[in-house]
Amino acid sequence: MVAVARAPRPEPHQAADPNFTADVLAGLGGTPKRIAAKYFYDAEGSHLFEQITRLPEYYPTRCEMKILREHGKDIAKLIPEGAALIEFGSGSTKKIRLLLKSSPQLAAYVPVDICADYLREEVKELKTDRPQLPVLPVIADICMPFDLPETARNAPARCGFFPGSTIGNFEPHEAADFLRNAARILGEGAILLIGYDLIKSPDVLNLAYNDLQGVTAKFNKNLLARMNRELGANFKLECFEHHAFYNRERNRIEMHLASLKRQKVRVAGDTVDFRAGETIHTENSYKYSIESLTALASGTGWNLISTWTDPKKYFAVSAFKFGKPDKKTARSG
Ligand code: AVI
Repeated sequence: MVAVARAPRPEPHQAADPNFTADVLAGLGGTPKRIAAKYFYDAEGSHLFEQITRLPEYYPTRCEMKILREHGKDIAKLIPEGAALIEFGSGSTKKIRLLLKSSPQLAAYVPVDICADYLREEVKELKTDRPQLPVLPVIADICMPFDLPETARNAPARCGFFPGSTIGNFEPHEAADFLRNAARILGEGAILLIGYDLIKSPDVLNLAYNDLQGVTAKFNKNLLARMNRELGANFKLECFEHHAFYNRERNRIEMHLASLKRQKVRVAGDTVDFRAGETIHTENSYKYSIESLTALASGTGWNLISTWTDPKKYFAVSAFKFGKPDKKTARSG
């Protein structure tokens, strides 16, 4: 056994994920500057996102919950007896609970997430809800191949669940890669339920990402605070501004952090120069029509079965089947 002397940590900041350091330095060294949206979600960022989902301007979570509440029985009819339900990137348990409530035929639930802490909490909560249902968490990156637990592999059918418009945070080519990966994991004949944000009036979209209480601005700026905490950076949060706007050509909300002046910032031992007005591009949130998502999915072998929307048609949940299209034509409701 090798004895390791524990030296006092010299840095005043928390230990950083090595990928975070490398990705931040590469992203801030490029033109335009960018940082991947996945880095929003440290403990503070996840907490702020929870607050966003309750804001009056941020309709997606409420609309999706309404769809799952009102059409849960119809959605559940597509899930075969004895199927395993695989949730990609499980976050809060609110949505899955609605689906589990209307699907007593499920034989197992497999939440997949890169964050072990989330999964632990989720398992605890669901155990009290459905004590008989096997909950089989998998710690994995949902964009990479991973193995399902044996019970799910051997189940007579598999159904994927990808809620929350997370698909909108992928570039379209990444969304296609995700769909191909999900097909490999779930297999021929599987069902996939996707929740996604629909194209709508730019006013509604712009407001949803520019809330009056400034929670989305705080969520965006938490990325700077996270770099200060974990990379020993010295970003002055008041010297950056939250910018979010709808890009009509690309059907996406873009979020940026704009430098309010010319400044130099230390990040992980490097110096990063900002021009006045220069931005860090922190997120894209793509909006789809039912047709454009159907086209994207069918290009990867997933064929539309049915779609449900809220009354205002702000949000949609579509069910797809992998493999040869059914004779019956797809319905929309
Ligand atoms: C998680 N994701 C679907 C959210 C969205 O709407 O793109 C993240 C978010 N960004 C700002 N507000 C919410």
